[in-house]
Formats: sequence, C-alpha cells, structure tokens
Amino acid sequence: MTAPRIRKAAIIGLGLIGSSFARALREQKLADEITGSARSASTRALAEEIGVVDRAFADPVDAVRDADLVFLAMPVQATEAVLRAIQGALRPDAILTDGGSTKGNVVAAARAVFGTLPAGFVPGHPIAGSEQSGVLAGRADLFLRHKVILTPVPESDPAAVAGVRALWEAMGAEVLEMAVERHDEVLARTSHLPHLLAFSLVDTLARESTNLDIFRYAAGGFRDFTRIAASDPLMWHDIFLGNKEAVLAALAVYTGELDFLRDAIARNDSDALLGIFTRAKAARDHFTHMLAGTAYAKAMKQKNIEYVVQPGGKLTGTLRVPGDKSISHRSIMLGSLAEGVTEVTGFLEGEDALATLQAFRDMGVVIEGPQNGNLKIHGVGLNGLQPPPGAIYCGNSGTSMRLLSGILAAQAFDTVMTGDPSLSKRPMERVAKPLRQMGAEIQTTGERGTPPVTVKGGKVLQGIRYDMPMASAQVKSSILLAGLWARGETVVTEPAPTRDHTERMLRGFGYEVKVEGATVTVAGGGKLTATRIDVPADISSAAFFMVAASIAEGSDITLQHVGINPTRIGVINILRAMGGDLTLSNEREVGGEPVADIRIRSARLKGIRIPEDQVPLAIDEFPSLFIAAACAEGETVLTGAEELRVKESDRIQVMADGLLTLGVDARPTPDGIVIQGGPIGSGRIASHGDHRIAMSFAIAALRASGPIEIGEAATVATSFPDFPGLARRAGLALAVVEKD
Ligand code: SPQ
Repeated sequence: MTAPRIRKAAIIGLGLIGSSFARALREQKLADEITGSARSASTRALAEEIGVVDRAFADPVDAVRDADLVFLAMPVQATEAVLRAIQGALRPDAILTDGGSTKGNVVAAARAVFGTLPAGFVPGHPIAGSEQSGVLAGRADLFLRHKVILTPVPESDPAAVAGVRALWEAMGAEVLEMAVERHDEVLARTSHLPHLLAFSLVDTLARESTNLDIFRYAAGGFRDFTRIAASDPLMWHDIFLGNKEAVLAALAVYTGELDFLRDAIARNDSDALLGIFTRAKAARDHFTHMLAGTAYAKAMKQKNIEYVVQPGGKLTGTLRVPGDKSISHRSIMLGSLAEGVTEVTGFLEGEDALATLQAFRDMGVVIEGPQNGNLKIHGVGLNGLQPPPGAIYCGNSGTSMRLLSGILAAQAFDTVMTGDPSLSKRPMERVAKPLRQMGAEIQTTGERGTPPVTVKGGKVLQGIRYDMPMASAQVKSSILLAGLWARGETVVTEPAPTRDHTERMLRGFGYEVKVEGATVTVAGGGKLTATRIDVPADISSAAFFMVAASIAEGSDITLQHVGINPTRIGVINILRAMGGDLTLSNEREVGGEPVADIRIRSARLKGIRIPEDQVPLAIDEFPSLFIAAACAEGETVLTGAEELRVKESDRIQVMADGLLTLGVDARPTPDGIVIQGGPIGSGRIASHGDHRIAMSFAIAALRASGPIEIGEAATVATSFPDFPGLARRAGLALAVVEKD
C-alpha cells in the first residue's frame, strides 16, 4: 500500500522521536502541513525556526485541530492527560498513533479516556533512538532500516493499521505487528532490562568514594556496557513505571541468574562459568551476524547470494578444503555424550555442523569454540542432556535432524526439531519408523512424513534387528545412536556399504561396536569416554576440485589431508574409471580415519556406465560428477541412485535442468541420468538452494563458452563456508554477488 496522503499531521512532543517523525514526514513529502506541540517555549521556537514543524503550540488542542494524523511522542506517563485534553478536538476519522516504548499503559490510558477506543487508534513503537534527546537531536533517517512494532487493538480499523504501516514503511522502517502484552514482555527483556542495568551500574560506581579513579581507569568494557545510561532520565522513568509488571518479571529471572553466576564464581565452578559465557558468546555472535546480515544459521540463508563465474581457467597449487561435515557432526554428538572433555581440531565451521553444535548447547552442553576449527566439548555423559529451551533448529541439515532423532528418542524430555524450507521437504519417516519399533514415540508431519519432528521423552527403548530398506548412513547412525540407551542389542544390516564414521568414532570413544559384513551391532548401557578428534578435510568438498582439475586443461593441483575412508572414495574410483589422473600420497591414519594428499592433473575423460556398487560411496559427489560426465567424451549412465531425489533438492532433476540450460544433453531417469559429453554453453542456473548444485555449476564454467550465473548460492555456507575464496585461489574466476 502506498502511504496515505496526510493533509495535516500533528505531533505531540517534539523530542528525538517526535521531531524525527516530523522530519521524515517532511522529507518523504507525506504531509502537506505539520503542526507540533511542546511544553517548552524554546523547543517550540527552535522547531519552527529550523522548519521541523510549520507551527508549534503550547496547547496540544491547538495542534490537533483538523489534523488527519496525530502522533503522540511525549513521555508515555503523560498519555492519559494529553488524550483527555485533545479528546474533544480530535477529528472522528483521524488516525491516532504513538511512538511510546511501552504499550500496555498507553492502551490503558486511552481506554480510561475514550472507553471504546477510536477506530483510528493504532499504538506503535519505533525501535530506534539514541542517547541524545531534544528537538535538535532528531533526524529524518532515524527510522531507516529500523523496526517499528505496531500493536493494534481489537477496535483498530484495518485500514488505519495499513495506513500507519505504510507511513512507517515510507520512512524506510520495517514494520512488525504484535499483541500489546507480548510487546511489553519482549521489550522488558531486550531494552528495558539492559537500560536498568546500565543506569544502576553507573550510579553504583559513581556513588563510590573512589569514583574518580574508577572512571579514570574505566576502559572499553565500561564504555560499551554503559553507553545507554546517558539516555533521557524522564523518558526511562516513565518506561519503568509504565511497564512495571513485565520489567519486574524480567528482573526476577535476571537476578536469579546473577545469583547463580555469583555462586559459581564463589565455588570455582569452571563448567558453570564456561557454560554461561560460551552460550552467551554464541548467542551474541549470532546476533552480530544477524545484524550484519552476513552468516550463521538462519541469517545466512535469508541472504540472496549469486555466483557469477567467468569461463575458462585452470587449477594449480596446493590447498586444504575444510573439515569433513559428517565427522564434524558426529564429533559434537559423541563429544557431548561422553564423559570428560573432548578436543576437536579441523572442525567444519559450516552452518550444518554449527546447527548440531547449537542443538547441544541448547541442551546444556558446554562447548568452547569453534575457533579456527578447534573445539573443546565438556561432555555431560549419556544421561546428562537437559531439555532445550525451545524447538531445535536444524537449518538445512538432514544429518543433524536424522541423527538427533535417535539421540532424542532416548531422552527424558520432549523435543521438537524444525528446519529450513529445503529440510522441511525431506523424508523423516525413514528414521522415525525403526525408532518407533524400538519403543520411541516420534511424530513427523504431513502425508510425506517431513519435519517438524516431535519426539516424546521418557520412553524406554528396546534393541531391534533392522534390515535397512535403503543404503543410508543417516538411518544406520540414528538407530545405532538410539541403541546406546536401548535394552539389549541393536543390530542394523545395510543393503550396501555406507559411510561408517559413526561406528569408527564410537570405537574411538571406547564404545564396543561389532561389524560383521553388512551388519553392525551395539549393546546399550555402555559409556563414552572423551577423546581427541582430528577431522580430515572433507572428500565431498575436495570432489569439486578433483573434477575441476580433471576437466580444466593444464591443471595440476594437490589437495591435502583429505579423508579417504573406503566408504567415501566413490568419487576417486569413478573419476579414475573415466580416465582421471589422480594420485594419492602420504597415506596415514588420524583418529581412526584414513587420510591422504591427492594430486589431480587434467585428463581426457571418457563417459562410462557407473557401477551401482559405487553409488553409496559417492552419493554426495554426483552433482560434480555429472559435470565431469558433461565434459567427457561419449555417454555416461548412472543407475541405482534414486536416493539423489531426496537430498537438499532433487539432485537428478535439478542437475539435468541446469545441464540442459547449458546445452548439454542430459536425460533424467527414475533412478539416475544419462549424459552425453559435449560443449558447455553459458546461462543462468537455478541451484534450488542446494549447496552442491551451486558449487558444481561453478566449476562447470571452466569449460563453458560464456559466463555461468548461479542463483541461491548462500547455502554453500552449510558445507563449504569459504568455497568462493578457495576456488578463486585455485584458479576459478568466481564473483559473489549479493542481491537485496
Ligand atoms: O546432512 P544432509 O543435509 O543430508 O547432507 C548431505 C550432503 O550432501 O551434504 C545429503 F544431502 O549428506 C549426507 C549424505 O548424503 C550426509 C550423511 C551423513 O553424514 O551420515 C549421509 C548421507 O545421507 P544418507 O541419506 O545417504 O544417509
């Protein structure tokens, strides 16, 4: 909706908020005439002199006469008196709104005056301000990119609400709606409590006899924490009295936490202190990223990032791709459930693994880091997890949700797991079904059994024998993890070998795991003992550079410390079968996982029929292997890979669509694809927010005839946070474009 045309706007109170509102109205040409009212004669004179208002009056009645918009911007305690005064002069169809920081008392004051509230009454609160006050402090851009919360009452006319919303939006604000009570609770915690603490700390220190010294030596911490103690005292006096109930409730919670912190210091309780500080740091970092709109979980994916990759280039040099995603997830899970402190190096700081990390922090586990891939996990033992404060958000990560399902099924408390739009479409019954057979109570959503997943706590699990209908490491791991708490033995048989990181890592934590052919057995009732984990570089991330170096003529690249677990090396086997030139050196074992350096030189690839036994061993690498197939001579045929259709996207269809866009003959089949190698054109690819699709088409540009643009590439941060940087260093001409 476009903002309503205001003939006359009246602003009561010409301080920071009122005068900024007037300036913004003027700058955006939203009102023909602006009147104002202020108690102080000098404010009125200044407001007229600098043109904030056309006319300023001492009596608000004179200001509001004939106005079609009235904005209350005086201290909230004055609301009732002002409304009583202007009641008779208000036009019946006027929009009446305000900028008060508390809403319950503003609405109560209006009810006391009007009885039934006028239809034009739309309470609001711009979350913008400054420690400066007064008419001169106002700025036309004060509300730009700030939030404004509207709290319509039942009597508010929807047209008036829409009009107020449109006005704020025209001033550049982002408008939200909330119930009055909710607004006051939220603000009590996020704004009023911090102001109270800042006022109180500064006052406490100022009254101490040594205050001069204290202020002389006060450093950045004091300055940062207490900046808001310079805010307008009268305004804050009114806010605390106006929002008394919610402020007292927030203060009660906070003083309880402060007492706990004091006691933790008194009893030298390092775990308690680290727990509070690491959780707080993570939350604050998350908030910083949200504000900057740059990274971390939800925030990153909401950004619209595109890749534009120029054609040509070759790859040279030595590089190490980030840590293995599957192993990183499992290091958090088992480290949290172990007894003692587990140290992890090489941890992947990608959004998927960070979602798992956050889940365990939410369940009370103290995790220090991550810092440059280093973590210290203070394990709580198999029975030490605490109920999370709300739903566990798994972001884009199937591994988090499916493996957590097994762990949560055995806990004493209820949980709900949610995910982003991509994860919300993925099947979860594949883990829910066997977990139910073990005695778990677990619910998926909708006919297709997708997230959210609800897990009821307090169930006793029983070991089962389970023949998996599909080759899935996530299903296997979920059942095995539940088996740690189950009575008796849990026996899982897989139709084809899948990644065995869970089994290897359980052993690393001292838990007995029997593997006989395709069957894995664990018995419940054991314990995990903390250990050290060195996460190898992720072969799934390395795969993009393996394919890239193979297809780009003149390339010679070495990838260091890559995990070459036999259940993951399908990409090496398939590329070699296509004629790829890959050599492994420096083979060694770190923490139960084999690693090697891999040198890749460009080669003339040829199309092949991919052996089905390689499919589970290369399951995540097919998007990049399809690019290799497009660059190969002849036909490549993939079968037995229907699982690709239920990944972050339908990877068969989405890759086929992208290849066709680039002029490559790619024919999807129900369980695979047929690709004829040939020239690659240029074009715009929809990645459907699938990280591996985005990275695959980025490397396709090495052989393209023109630039390739790839949409929705922000999710690359889920598995490979610095892909663009590393790709550029290796030789790709990749630019990241941020869209609004
Ligand atoms: O975690 P998520 O979203 O399922 O990630 C993917 C990926 O491409 O990064 C799958 F889309 O990897 C899975 C993999 O495909 C990770 C994984 C694991 O760590 O156990 C196992 C595989 O999934 P599945 O369904 O075959 O068990």
